[in-house]
Amino acid sequence: MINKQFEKEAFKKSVRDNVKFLYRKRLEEATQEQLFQAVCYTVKDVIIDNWLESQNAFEEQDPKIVYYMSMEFLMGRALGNNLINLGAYGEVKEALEELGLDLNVLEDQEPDPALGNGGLGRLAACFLDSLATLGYCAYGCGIRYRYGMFKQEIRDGYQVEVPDNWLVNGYPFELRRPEYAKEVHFGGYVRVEYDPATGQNKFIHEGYQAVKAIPYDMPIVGYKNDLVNTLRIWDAAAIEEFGFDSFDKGDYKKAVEQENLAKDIVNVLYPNDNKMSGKELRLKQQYFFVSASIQEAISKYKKKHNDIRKLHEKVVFQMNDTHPTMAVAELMRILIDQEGLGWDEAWAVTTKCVAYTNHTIMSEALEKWPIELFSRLLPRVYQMIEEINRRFIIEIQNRYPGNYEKIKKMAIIYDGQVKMAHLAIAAGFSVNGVAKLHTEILEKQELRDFYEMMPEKFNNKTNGITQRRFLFHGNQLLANWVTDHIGPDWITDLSQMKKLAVYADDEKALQEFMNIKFQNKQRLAKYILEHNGIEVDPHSIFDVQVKRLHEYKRQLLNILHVIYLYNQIKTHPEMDMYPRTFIFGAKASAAYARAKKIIKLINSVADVVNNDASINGKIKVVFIENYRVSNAEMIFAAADVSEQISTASKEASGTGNMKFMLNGAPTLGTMDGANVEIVAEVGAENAFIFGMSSDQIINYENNGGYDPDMIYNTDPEIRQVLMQLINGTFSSDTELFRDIYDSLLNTKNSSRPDQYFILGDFRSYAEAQKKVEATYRDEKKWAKMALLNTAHSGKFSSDRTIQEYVDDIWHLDKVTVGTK
Ligand code: NBG
Repeated sequence: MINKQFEKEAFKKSVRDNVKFLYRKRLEEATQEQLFQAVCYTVKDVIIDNWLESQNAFEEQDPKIVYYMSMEFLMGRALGNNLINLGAYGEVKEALEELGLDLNVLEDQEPDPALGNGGLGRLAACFLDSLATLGYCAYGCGIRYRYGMFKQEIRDGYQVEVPDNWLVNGYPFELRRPEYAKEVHFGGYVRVEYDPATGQNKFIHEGYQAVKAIPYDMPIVGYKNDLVNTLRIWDAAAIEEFGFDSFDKGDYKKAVEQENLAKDIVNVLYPNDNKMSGKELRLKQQYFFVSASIQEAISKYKKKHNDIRKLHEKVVFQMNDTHPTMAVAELMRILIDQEGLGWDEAWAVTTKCVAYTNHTIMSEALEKWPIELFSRLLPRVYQMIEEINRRFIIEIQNRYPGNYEKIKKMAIIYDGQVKMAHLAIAAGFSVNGVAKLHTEILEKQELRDFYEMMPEKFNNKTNGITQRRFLFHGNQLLANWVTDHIGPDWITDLSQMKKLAVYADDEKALQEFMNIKFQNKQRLAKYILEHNGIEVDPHSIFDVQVKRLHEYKRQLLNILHVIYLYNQIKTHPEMDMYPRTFIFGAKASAAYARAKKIIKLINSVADVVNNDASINGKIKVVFIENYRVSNAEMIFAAADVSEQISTASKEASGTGNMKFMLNGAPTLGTMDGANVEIVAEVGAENAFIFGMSSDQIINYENNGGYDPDMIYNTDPEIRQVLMQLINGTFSSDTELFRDIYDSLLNTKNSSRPDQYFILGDFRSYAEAQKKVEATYRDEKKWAKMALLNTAHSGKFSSDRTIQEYVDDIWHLDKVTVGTK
């Protein structure tokens, strides 16, 4: 159904009117940015009607609600996605054309709301899309960072971080809701007071600093079902406006402090992926959004229900990694101090309301907070955790009498630190990993003690992605082709894709499929020429690795292999090599020196290789600046090869791997994360798998025996590549890449030589790359493989993932809005 306002004439009038109201201009005078805003307001108008309708439906049907608590929501641009989910993309595009406007150009005006780092934040965004589309009532709860993920500029080959002021022109889709503001308290002390009426002690938190949390709502539009959910992100403000009141009262200092505290809390997203940042401000951010969100959930519940002991019947909090784990203690605090429940009653409610998702086994990501910091910043919340810990230790003792090792390994508070994962597992009724292999490693290795004590809590939920953004919007050519062949049901049921498999031997279909890939490669080539000034040949193999820069993801393996190929061509100029474009995109955390060095190395190799006329353009290396959701959509569509080459056991799932697959790019990867399941779906013959298994890696890690120096000393080609890092081949400064060189070998400077087994997997990777080339030369074989990847991507929809969360963990009720 097309909403009336999307009828062309009404839509065009509304855009003209908005330009007039907002900017006092005629359409012809407005800038593209102003036109973008005007179009958004027209679209928002429609969305708001559905949003109101959805609220009514929620009121009437009173469904159970999931609160998805996440420090990060990597939403990407909203305009195009909203139009797609409203079912109006085509109509709006046409209407705009009649006004002489280009929807794509307008979409490009939108800043990416980049309130996340990588996979974890993007997963949260895909989940919201699926929740709304499947008809469930859900709130995303997070922080409205003033500055999102930094913009990456590459200067002289180095990453430079530039602030991302995404709100500078105002964000048209958000709605400020000051009437739902909440207070959050930091610092102070807890006074104990005997209450003769109850004969109990009361705990009174005093002397704190207060901050006001003000919610901003963003609409989450379900696909053609009129349902609109809410992403509620919190802004912070001082309680008393900085002004005469406190100035007169002589409280000038306090007023300034409150103002600064508020500003600081929401100022910036920590740019770490898979790494814990033990900063006080980070802890404040966590408590800030958790407290505000839980207060909101409880007050919403109490509007309709009077027995707080039944909260779990209507409310579930999903903790996206340990970042929101304070939810456990905050809920206990509110239930006890404000709702008057006893400990056991409060615990019974809490442990039925909170569930935890683990997203990594990387030890540097494990959140631990010093007791001193925690108890000073959140004294009452800390008391809750102490008591939870005391009781949990008793449980451990009862279960394993006399086994002090268990206590040491499992206690929530130990060694002067609060361990957030332990708290999340002790309190959560569900603990899930994000891919089959990852969950197995959690159970057998990382969380083994917890699994043995409470196996019933553990379960797997393999990640997924939304096909509405990553195919329908990002790759419209292929989306239309798919619809022409199997109808449109795939848009909400990705398992339909398997119907494409019958075209795997149909020459015409294969040709069309590859022709679409070619057009997408041309589009990306144009982008690369415009942004990098590098000309790349769309006939070459587009071999792509885009993701955060992290040593475990092994961009270094990829670029070392490029150097190796370059050496091969130089020594055998007659060698027949199929032209290849190696495309990288990655942000490194601002403080991660080695990761930033690897970016510099990639760019230095690019400089040498791209400018060496003697290799006849057989290899090109491109580093795409400022990799983010909006350019990712275009990159996935254009990829031939999907590089998923993490050290086995380290990548919990990966979700980029699924986006490539959906767009018809076979995986070149290790048996890690969700790659394992991708191979199971598509068949090993339609992927390029290499490298050590997770068992082998874990075995080396536990028992030693891995010797990169041996490889260096016995494999001259590998040795040559490493030598080139320090002999001036890629930089006149021979010390520039010394640290990278050292990290791979047993030198005096390295503590864990080649921790990520790059040399150990090198040969096997090079072999797999050879196979990629040989296969690509066989056009038909490649086309079939590519098509079968799309055809077997059905499992990896976030719709499937969300339905599993609903069935096994959340138990939500379906909602219908209007007649839908
Ligand atoms: C990341 C993992 C990815 C995974 C995403 C989403 C963290 C802590 N973990 O492999 O590294 O796909 O989470 O689950 O960012």
